[in-house]
Amino acid sequence: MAKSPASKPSKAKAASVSTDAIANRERPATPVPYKATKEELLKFYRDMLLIRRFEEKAGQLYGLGLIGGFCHLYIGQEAVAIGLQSALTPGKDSVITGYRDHGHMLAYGIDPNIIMAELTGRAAGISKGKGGSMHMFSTEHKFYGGHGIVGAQVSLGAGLAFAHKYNNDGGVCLAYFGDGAANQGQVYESFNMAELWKLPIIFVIENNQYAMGTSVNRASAEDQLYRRGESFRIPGLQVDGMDVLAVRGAAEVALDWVRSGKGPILLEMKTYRYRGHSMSDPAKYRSREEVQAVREKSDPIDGCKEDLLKMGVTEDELKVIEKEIRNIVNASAEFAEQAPEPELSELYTDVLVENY
Ligand SMILES: Cc1ncc(C[n+]2csc(CCOP(=O)(O)OP(=O)(O)O)c2C)c(N)n1
Ligand SMILES: [Mg+2]
Repeated sequence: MAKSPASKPSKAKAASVSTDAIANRERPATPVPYKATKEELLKFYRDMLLIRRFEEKAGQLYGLGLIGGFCHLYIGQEAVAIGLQSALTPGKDSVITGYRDHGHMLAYGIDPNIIMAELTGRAAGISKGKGGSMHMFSTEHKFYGGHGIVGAQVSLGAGLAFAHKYNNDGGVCLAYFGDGAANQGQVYESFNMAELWKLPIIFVIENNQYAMGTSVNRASAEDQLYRRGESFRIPGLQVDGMDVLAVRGAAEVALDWVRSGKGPILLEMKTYRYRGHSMSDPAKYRSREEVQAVREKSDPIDGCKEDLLKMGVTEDELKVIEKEIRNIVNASAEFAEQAPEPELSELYTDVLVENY
């Protein structure tokens, strides 16, 4: 069909303007793996191992009936929380996540005893034993949960970032969400506001390949999730989330970007969960071989161990760390089994009855 001469120039002009604008847009630097000292790498190893052993113990306590309700384990994804949060300042930068939250709390240096006690519903738990696995919170550390509503933490995270900017406190918010949550509508409303107001927030998609029993390819039209911010002008980076040094390297780039006032950035962490979605998931949607293949090829803790051995750390030194971690985790389980349950009167506290 013949085009009217009048429509041609304006169409061509509009196209060239937007192409140039995209081409000229500033992009974050390409991340490189973090060059850790031996001491730093030992700490990453230790911290990832703490999450792994803590989660294994939580799984056991759940099996024994000592933990009730839901319980979502983070095993396999340890490098994400450690790589990112090792670059943050607890108490200054805020962190928010979904219900798979134990690892993020440990990564922020929160006492394993009070996390485990929350899992067993004891008064000494971080939410006084009334939140459980999915609802842990520590304003002191600026750890804002622990949320059961898929995607809600993204909007709340944008609010936390707004508060950082409004109060000019120099903090950055790290908002984690899953590949499934990435399809939630409120995520995109939050992206829009965050970029519009140049909020200091790092959006982190923990792409562990599954949302409950649904694989990312079955649920996502655009499965390259790091591109999900593009239409809001939020740059995205795809990162090997099974490699703690790659994750920390990406954290450095993301923090530079956000701290220099350029607004939000999106990190897609390619990772994998070894256990079922929650403790009650028999994981029939994937084969054991699939899980085994990831464990053998890209386990974050084994990978870190190999790097340490190459740096000259000995197997014996690593065994000492392993033992120390087992002791910490066993002590947390003992504490969580013996600590008293909340008083009955606690049923009536921390309940909103006033008008706000
Ligand atoms: C708004 C809302 N819809 C549905 C659910 C049920 N649900 C709980 S977890 C989940 C899957 C989320 O998967 P993903 O975001 O990939 O996180 P992952 O569990 O893999 O960490 C769903 C659908 C929910 N809790 N909230
Ligand atoms: Mg997922």
